[in-house]
Amino acid sequence: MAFREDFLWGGATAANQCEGAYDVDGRGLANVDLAPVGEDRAAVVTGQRKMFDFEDGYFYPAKEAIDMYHHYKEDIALFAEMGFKTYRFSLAWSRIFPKGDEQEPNEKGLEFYDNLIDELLKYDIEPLVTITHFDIPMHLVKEYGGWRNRKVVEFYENLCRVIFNRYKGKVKYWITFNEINMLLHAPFMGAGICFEEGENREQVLYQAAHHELLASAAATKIAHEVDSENMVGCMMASGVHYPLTPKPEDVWGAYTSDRDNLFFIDVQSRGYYPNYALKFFERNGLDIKITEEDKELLRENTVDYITFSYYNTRVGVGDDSNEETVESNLFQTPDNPYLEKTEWGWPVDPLGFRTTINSIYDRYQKPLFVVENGLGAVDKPDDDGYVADDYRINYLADHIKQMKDAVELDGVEMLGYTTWGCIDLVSAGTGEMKKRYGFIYVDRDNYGNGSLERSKKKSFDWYKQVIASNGEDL
Ligand code: P53
Repeated sequence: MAFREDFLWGGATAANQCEGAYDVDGRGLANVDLAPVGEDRAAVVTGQRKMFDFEDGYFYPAKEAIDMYHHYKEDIALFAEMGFKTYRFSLAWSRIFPKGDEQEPNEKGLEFYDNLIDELLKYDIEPLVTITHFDIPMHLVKEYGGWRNRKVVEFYENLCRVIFNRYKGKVKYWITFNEINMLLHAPFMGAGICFEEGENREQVLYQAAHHELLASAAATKIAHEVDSENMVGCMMASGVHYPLTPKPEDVWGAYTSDRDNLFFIDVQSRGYYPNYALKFFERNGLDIKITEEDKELLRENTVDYITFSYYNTRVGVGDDSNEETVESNLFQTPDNPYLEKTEWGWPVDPLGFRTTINSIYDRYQKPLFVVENGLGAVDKPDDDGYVADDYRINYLADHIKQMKDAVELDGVEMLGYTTWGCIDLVSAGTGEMKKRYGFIYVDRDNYGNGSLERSKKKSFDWYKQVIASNGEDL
């Protein structure tokens, strides 16, 4: 058998994309609540367009999302029916600390997660908890400037202390920051950052990156102090860069583009800033404040395992290239003509998954956990409301086969695999509902119409069989 017996099969979601109930039980406003569906979303999440309050004329999908806040029992029962061994979800920071800088947490917010976790444990589903998935309380954005401010590290530590103690013995697997490298591409979503006129963006971004890296190390330290059983992981939006051509400049371009992503994991996994990053700071006149104590904290608190999302590979080019780029999930990259594209223009590259898995394992030699993979597609229910999503089954089967090769033929140590959006939810990139990833269909459209009723797609039974056979029966 390729996969270990205790391989953690499951699905993944994020609070702001599924919970809804944005103002219920004392929850505070968060950055992600303010990302509307439609053409201005990109400007908001990248921090170009300041949207610090709800504005007329926009629809904000996170407000109600798929209302998992009130449907979690029903949804978890369906996950259990598929045989999930794990469920990855994130905590909404502003449920627990509505403003972010309080001394005491909001008991009502915590109760929701108490119940959710107990419901999972009832079915022997291992919780896999992302501490922050693109969210930060708006109060911390408005008053402190988000992660650009070092004080936010302390607030994050408070959050960690509360949850590690509260869920001791119940939650073992933690992820500190979802897709930490997205901070460079979508700073408002990744770090609550909006730019001021004329400021040096790289200076702001890398200082914020340092703060998140510090917070991640601090979280790892606290987690291990509270319970030595805790496993703390980092998380990267992955996908290796292929050189556009064998031209050495393109090969170098691809190599350095990979480093933009790996930089974060290098620090979290090895415990120090790689020389190429320090040289980059120096060459660009960036003055990143990193103290001796910071270095020690980073060095002594590296992660236990490495998680990542994989949707596609990317293409890298030399600086001299005039190649046109296409927008592929917030990464600007030239087109790869060898790959088919999804309805949203994302390349589909199963073999690239094996390459990516191996490149990460070769570099770090720590257990890996694939925590996102999947196909965003338009689903058309038939007259009976049934979705025959063979395209999704094919996509997932092709990717799981490659992951299997990585384990069986290459010997990669793999802890588990969670598909993205195991139940349809709001898209992070576009804010749409119609970009669906789930095994479970949710009746809701881009503008909030629909009954919110849940139903099983064809892929539901397929994934159940994949799990039951431990990945043998694809
Ligand atoms: P969507 C792109 C943009 C934003 C987040 O993406 C992304 C990506 C892909 O790299 O990363 C993850 O919903 C993210 C999830 C997100 C998922 O990709 O734009 O962790 O929150 O939903 C899929 O189709």
